[in-house]
Amino acid sequence: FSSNLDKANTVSKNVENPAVGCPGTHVDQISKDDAPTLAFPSISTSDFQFNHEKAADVIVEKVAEFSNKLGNARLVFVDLTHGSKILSLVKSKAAQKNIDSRKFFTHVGDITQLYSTGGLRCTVIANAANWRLKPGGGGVNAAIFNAAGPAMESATKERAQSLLPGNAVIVPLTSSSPLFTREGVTHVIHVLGPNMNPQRPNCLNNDYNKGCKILKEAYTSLFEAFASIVR
Ligand code: AR6
Repeated sequence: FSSNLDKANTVSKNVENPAVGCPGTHVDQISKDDAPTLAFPSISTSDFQFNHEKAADVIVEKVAEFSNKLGNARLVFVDLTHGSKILSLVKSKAAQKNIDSRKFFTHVGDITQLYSTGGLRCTVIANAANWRLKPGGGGVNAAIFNAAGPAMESATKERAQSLLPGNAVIVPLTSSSPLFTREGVTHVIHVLGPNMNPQRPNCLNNDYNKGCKILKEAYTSLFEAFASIVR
């Protein structure tokens, strides 16, 4: 894995002042809990109104496809509440498929506070973005842009002005972002999923042939982007 990630793992070991890192901490002392980890929310199933059952099938299919291609890296599916329907669906479908729980698991919590509040180290987090890659708009997008601060907004603009449905863009964070210093997050991957909400751009009007295809492309783009960071 890249020295960046090793550094981030080292960095996140120091809770008091994670940006400084721990002198004397070596890669071979890092436990399995420090494996590169991608935390991702359910793309398109809230504001974009995508069917939960169909989305859960896509998520588990794509996790099964990628979890063995990522070495010791881990994938974590996150939602805010224990009552989350999509979280329960994904959990039970992953168990049915016998997906290795060391490589994939679910977690309840705010994706912007996984380490500080949940004690879960995630080096990379995914965002369910809008096509203009703009802050705000509610949901996980607003939470991530707020938590990451202006540095992520300008780093995002440097890399892309917009996204097509099914695509992803990687944005590296630096110590100017609280997500990096507080949570140990080195990269945010913005993903644009398919939209079934008539109030939002590019509505697919319940065309689930197109919708499922685009949602699969979105998770493929996300997991390939994570793989490229981990490599
Ligand atoms: N931490 C973890 N999960 C969250 C958080 C959080 N802080 N906030 C929401 N979720 P959504 P979409 C979960 O609506 O359907 C935005 O306004 C939430 O419970 O954020 O892809 C963008 O600007 C749900 O399971 O994304 C786009 O315009 C999941 O995140 C549009 O909404 C995704 O919900 C994208 O809509």
